[in-house]
Amino acid sequence: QRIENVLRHALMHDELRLQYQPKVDAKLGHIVGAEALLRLYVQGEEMFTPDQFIPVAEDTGLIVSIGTWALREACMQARTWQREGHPISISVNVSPLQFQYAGFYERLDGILNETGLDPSLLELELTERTMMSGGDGTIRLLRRIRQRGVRLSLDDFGTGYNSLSYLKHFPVDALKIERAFVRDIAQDAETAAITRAIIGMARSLNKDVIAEGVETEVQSAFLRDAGCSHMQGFLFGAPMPPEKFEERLTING
Ligand code: G
Ligand code: G
Ligand code: MN
Ligand code: NA
Repeated sequence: QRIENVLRHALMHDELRLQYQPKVDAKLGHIVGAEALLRLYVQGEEMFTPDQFIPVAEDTGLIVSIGTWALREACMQARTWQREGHPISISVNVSPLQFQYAGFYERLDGILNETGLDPSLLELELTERTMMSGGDGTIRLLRRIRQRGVRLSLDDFGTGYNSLSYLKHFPVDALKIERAFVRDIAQDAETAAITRAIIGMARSLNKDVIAEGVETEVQSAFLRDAGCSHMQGFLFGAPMPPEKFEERLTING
């Protein structure tokens, strides 16, 4: 109830912000993209984490407006960076309710037209849960989005029920290996073997593989050798405000 009111207030009074986490090329180490992550500020203070407010936003339906805001904001930011000579890609998380909501494609198309962002610089991150929420039309919708030139990634791969068969079933460009896998690869031989197999198979299907939550050089070296194409994690940078991210871009070369 309290969070719901705070969210409504935030939407009307411009208190939502996006932070950006670097996505780096696994071989070369430089920034090639950013994941946009929502933050909620109340009088300048961050009062609730996304893990607290996103479920509330989903339950109340507010995620449709909030998600649309985030998508537009991220596209405008990416367009600005592109104009400034940094054509990095931007990844935006999409919630189940937002995705299944009638008119998702039209909104997306509208935002691309409005912002003038090259669609190939936009990537939508969908979890298996999101893809399952779309009903019969899901595959068609995914294809349509891809035909518009937007990239799709399967987020949090490794959780829930998702399995390698999804990679064949859903037309996605990339999969993101969830943090829990990455955390255990250096300690647990089974996790290491499974992760290596996932990366190998995804690469043979021509998908990019992004490892999330990379915190150590040991993890990074393992993942690079296993064939990961991209990495995200505190080793390369935590989510940061756009001004900070811009500083990183200017020294990125
Ligand atoms: O930002 P943080 O690292 O704490 O993210 C926590 C969770 O909140 C992530 O799993 C992410 O999927 C989700 N999240 C962050 N920003 C957004 C957003 O803009 N839309 C949706 N749907 N989820 C988001
Ligand atoms: O589910 P999703 O991947 O969209 O959420 C990303 C979340 O993971 C964000 O909350 C972000 O702050 C967090 N995160 C990003 N990199 C790391 C990391 O290296 N370690 C840990 N523990 N969390 C991370
Ligand atoms: Mn994500
Ligand atoms: Na994720």
